[in-house]
Amino acid sequence: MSVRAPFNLDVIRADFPILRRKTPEGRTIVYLDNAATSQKPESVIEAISQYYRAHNANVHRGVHVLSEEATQAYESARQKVAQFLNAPNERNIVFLRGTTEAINLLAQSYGRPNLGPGDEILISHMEHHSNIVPWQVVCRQTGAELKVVPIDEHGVLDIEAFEAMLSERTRIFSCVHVSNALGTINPIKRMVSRARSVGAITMVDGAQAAPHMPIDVQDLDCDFYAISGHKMFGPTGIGALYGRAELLESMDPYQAGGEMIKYVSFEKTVYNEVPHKFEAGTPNIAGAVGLGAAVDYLRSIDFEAAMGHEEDLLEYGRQQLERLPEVRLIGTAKEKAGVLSFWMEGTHPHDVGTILSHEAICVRTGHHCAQPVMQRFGIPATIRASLAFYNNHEDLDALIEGLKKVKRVMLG
Ligand code: C6P
Repeated sequence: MSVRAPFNLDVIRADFPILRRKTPEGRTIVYLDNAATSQKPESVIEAISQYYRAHNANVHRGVHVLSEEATQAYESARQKVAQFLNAPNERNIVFLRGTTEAINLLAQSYGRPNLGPGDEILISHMEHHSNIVPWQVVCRQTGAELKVVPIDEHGVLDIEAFEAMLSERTRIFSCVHVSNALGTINPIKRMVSRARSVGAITMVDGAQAAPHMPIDVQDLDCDFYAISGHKMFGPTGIGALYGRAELLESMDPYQAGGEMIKYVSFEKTVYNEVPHKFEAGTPNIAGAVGLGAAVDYLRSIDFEAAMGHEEDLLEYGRQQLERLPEVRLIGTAKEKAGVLSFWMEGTHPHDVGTILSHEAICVRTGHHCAQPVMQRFGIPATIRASLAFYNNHEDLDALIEGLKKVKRVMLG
């Protein structure tokens, strides 16, 4: 059993070198854009650097010492990700660029050959574009229809509508676990179970859940679960798709080329075993190593305490924002993680973001690649402060002070 250090915010913050960075004007960065990408602890940066310094080679190819070490590092990262998601086996884990690529893989390798006219794909109104557009593409290719579960004024999924929309025509249910634009945590286990009961294949977009809560794919009982390394303190360009073994076995490859084959001739090609069948070409080896180090980091801290700290921050931020009369919170579900999205009356989010940036406060402004959410709330964009466990109350105080400055500059 690994020993977890008690949650000490100063110690945690010291693990992330960028949090000590100053702007050219000498201000310390206040990083509240964690849903876009999180910062990286020293151990992740060091693991990537050490990989390139000491072990760099291509994987699964050479018999030389470096290639064996690189292969070992890459495959051991797969084991770590499998443990992190509580997958039954590392063969259930496909390394990809991230959640976007994972959903595209599923749409093309499962959806395209298995769907036809009369079939339905069910998603929700709070999806990121990467869980909408790949399905629209596959609908055009197959004649299947995309159905969308509505959300209410708090940004909560309408479960009654979900139940009513499920039928034997529902072939795929693909839903976000935690919304990036609203922060809503969906009752995904219950929904997966209901979708499976009508015979649908279930896919969970876990991009925003993995940094905020423990994930157990066996408990969720979903068929597929996608994560992005860069949102969970690992590097960009690497992520993973968990897949149920028999489904992965039954699916054709998404891309073809080297690495994903056992035997090639001009007459006949035999594909490699799962998961390598889905990893064509030289993979992002250093990225996988970094993701493995991020998983190690998450397992080394008291994650439960980190979650408690984040909940405190979220509640504190909510209360502070509600004191500003111009602010309208977008996404007021009871079950939320990590996100404070809001509209500020009399301003445009991009102007707010620019003024906050002058104060060294990093937030994201825009539609957050979830334009249907903006359409639902009748606004073009929001200002989004998104949290990680290394944030502190001072970060939120700085945000509130920044917004007061916005008021003075823009609203007089
Ligand atoms: N959301 C945000 O600022 P990729 O880019 O493949 O790592 O992840 C895509 C993705 C999928 N689902 C959800 C719920 C997400 O939040 C994201 C990425 C970022 O909200 C960048 S747009």
